[in-house]
Amino acid sequence: MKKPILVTRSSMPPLEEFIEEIKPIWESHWLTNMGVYHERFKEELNQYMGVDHTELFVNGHMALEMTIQAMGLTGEVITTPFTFVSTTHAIVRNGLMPVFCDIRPEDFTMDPSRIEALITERTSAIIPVHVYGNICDVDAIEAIARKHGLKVFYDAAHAFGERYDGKSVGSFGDASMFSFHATKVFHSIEGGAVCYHDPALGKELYKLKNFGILSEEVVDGVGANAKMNEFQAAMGLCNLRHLEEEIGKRKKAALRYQERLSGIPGIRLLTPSAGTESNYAYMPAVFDEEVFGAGRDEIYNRLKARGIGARKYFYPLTSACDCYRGRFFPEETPVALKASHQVLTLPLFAGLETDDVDMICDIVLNRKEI
Ligand code: T4K
Repeated sequence: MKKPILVTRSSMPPLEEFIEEIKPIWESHWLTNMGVYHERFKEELNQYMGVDHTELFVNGHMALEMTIQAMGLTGEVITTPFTFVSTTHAIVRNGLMPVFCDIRPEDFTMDPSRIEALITERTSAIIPVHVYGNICDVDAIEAIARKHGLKVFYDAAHAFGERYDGKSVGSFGDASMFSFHATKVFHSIEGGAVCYHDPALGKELYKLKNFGILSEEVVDGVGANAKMNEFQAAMGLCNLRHLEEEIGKRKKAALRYQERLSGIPGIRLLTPSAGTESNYAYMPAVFDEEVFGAGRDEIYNRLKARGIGARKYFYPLTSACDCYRGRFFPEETPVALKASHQVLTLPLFAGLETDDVDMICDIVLNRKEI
């Protein structure tokens, strides 16, 4: 059997390029605390994304937690249960109550038509997720937020590098969080960033990630430590140079999946919606057992038996996680609950060859010659 194929594989810049990039660190001995790489990375991200303000973090989760805190959110936050646990945990760890809104069946993002019914006098914000890089209905969500005086903070962990309706994904809402984890289309080993509009929010974010320290003698906030270090920033700078190439390779594999699997009764591939310049972050396939004859779990096991590590992103719903049992109720979001039982994210990364995609599709389709 060939070597296992996992759901993703971290992209690596050429080793020599990374070594060249980090050599000056040996001369400077400056490893962290907003060094030159940190500042350059921030500048280059602003330019790449076409935004004015970005703050960097040690990882995406801390960026989420600290932005929620910096925004001064209170009471209830409307969010989605169809996401990685980080989104819900960040709300709960801030002492807030997540109120789960159901998702749209077509792209699994928050369903704007269900938001208003969830708003109470305690609601302070909406935290939607551009899940799999599918951009939410930002116009509808932001119109509701404006009407009710709510903040909008997007969990854009999956959406780095995307544009929607010609606009940068970092420009929507009050702020957007990006994850630069090793498993993402673009990474800085671990890392995260928040794009925001209000400089006052930026000041709060900076204080929170750096103990509240503004200068040697001024500590103006009860902050923690969530700084990105210089090696992370150097990896980010290297990977940014290769991002377009990376996305191009992913697109090739994604289109091959579409050629092979779209039109098969009982299989639906979630493809980027119109108006989205996609980063091809994930390859979610939805299996309708009654029509296809095999359900998601059977396909997962079938692939696993052949060394293919597809993943059930996102099962269970965050509202169904053990730590939230008896506290949140997954049945309240039936579309999300059904999606969590039907979706399987198939392997997708830049090094995935057409032959690999074909082999995976043959196993999914149970072709006899495999
Ligand atoms: N919001 C959303 C919507 C998110 O999806 C995430 C993270 C966050 C917030 C929080 O952002 P971060 O704090 O993580 O920056 C992975 C990632 O760890 C996580 O970043 C990601 N979402 C989540 C969807 O997936 P696992 O537990 O599935 O990772 P793991 O270790 O099983 O890795 C998956 C595959 O990736 C492996 O089979 C092989 C490959 N891989 C993994 C690692 C760690 C590599 O090729 N290289 C590596 O270094 O969570």
